[in-house]
Amino acid sequence: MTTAPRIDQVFDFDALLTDEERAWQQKARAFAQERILPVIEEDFENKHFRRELIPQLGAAGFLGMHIKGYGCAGAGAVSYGLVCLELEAADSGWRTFVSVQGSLAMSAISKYGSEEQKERWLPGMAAGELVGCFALTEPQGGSDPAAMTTTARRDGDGWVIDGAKRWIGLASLADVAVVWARVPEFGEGGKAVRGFLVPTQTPGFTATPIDGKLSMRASVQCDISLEGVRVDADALLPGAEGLSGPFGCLNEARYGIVWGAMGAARSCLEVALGRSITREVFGKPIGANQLTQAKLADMLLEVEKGMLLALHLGRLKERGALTPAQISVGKLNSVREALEIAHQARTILGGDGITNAFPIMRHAANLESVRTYEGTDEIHQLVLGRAMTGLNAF
Ligand code: TGC
Repeated sequence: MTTAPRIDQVFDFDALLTDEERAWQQKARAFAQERILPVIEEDFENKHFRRELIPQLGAAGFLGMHIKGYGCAGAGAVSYGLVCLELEAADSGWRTFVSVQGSLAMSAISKYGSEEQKERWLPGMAAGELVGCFALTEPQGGSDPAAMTTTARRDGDGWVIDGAKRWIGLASLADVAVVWARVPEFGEGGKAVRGFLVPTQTPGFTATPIDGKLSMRASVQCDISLEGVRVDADALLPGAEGLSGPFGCLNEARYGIVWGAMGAARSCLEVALGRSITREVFGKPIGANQLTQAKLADMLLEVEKGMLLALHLGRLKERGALTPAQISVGKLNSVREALEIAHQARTILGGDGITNAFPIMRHAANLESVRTYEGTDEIHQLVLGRAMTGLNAF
């Protein structure tokens, strides 16, 4: 496999970062290069999730790294974004792991949990000794959580949960599931949705990995069945009322994707650039052809613009000013452009681009999942359409 040159960023992106942010980025890049890249093609091929990396991610400080206290690093939003970018430059599956654990499961506990819940779960999750999952999406369609059919009803001094969830990352490995369920006694509609911390050993909780995936093969997504799952009263997250609870966590995860997808894009561009210099057709490197240079230039343009957008959103987030509509701009743009870059990079590699000697097709396949979860392109277009027109088209 060709060693690709690094892309020197036209805007001198590094100069826009603090020393601390650069240090987080370097740590994540080293982690990806040493522990993920040497094994990822094999793991993708064999549908293998390398669980032993979880405590190593914890030791590096990457899990729930934006949370303050409880063993978490308390890092800034841009530092977290850069870690997402470097992990996804290796494979979307590993950025997804960090997102599900940190941005979704740990964020839910950190934002909405009681002090006891935080003490019980967060330190172990930050260390990678405990794994969490986030059970929101249901089999009938993930875009409309308001149509949720999973219910929780009071039973003595506890709750009984019944229902089904689908596409739940890590569920079969998880120690705790953040389960979102409708509580009929709180009324109709989205306001009745509440979150519960369900230890996955609880009788009636079953998680089954979904097989047959041609994307994100080195990570685990599951169906969950909840049949009469009884939890104590203190399983309820006291700070979450209604759909704004899970949406608040999706904001965190979507923000990480804005950066992460640009990592996959950068990887594709680096490979295409390296190949364009070494692969000769018609007696010269294909990179000496105007059409190839035009493709490379367009790819670079979108990586640079995507990085600047991610940084802008990160700075807004650090000031507490980031809005859901702004996150939709970033998620929609980053993933859409990353996919286009992967497809263009593939053309530069010719037939070799479809083999696993290069990461292009793996990134492209992974990005199809990333395009779909945490709000499809269409959902983010509709969020932006509503923000502009004031008219709800859902
Ligand atoms: P809407 O009426 O707009 O809002 C209901 C309540 O939620 C609030 N809200 C938000 N709060 C915080 N952040 C956001 N981004 C929010 N968006 C809405 C809103 O203010 C309202 O609060 P309140 O207090 O007034 O009740 O709700 P809607 O039904 O009209 O929303 C429509 C839409 C399409 C935007 C929403 O349904 C949506 O975002 N759909 C996409 C859901 C999605 O991304 N699903 C995929 C989740 S990924 C997953 O589950 C797997 S995780 C990865 C893994 O496990 O591997």
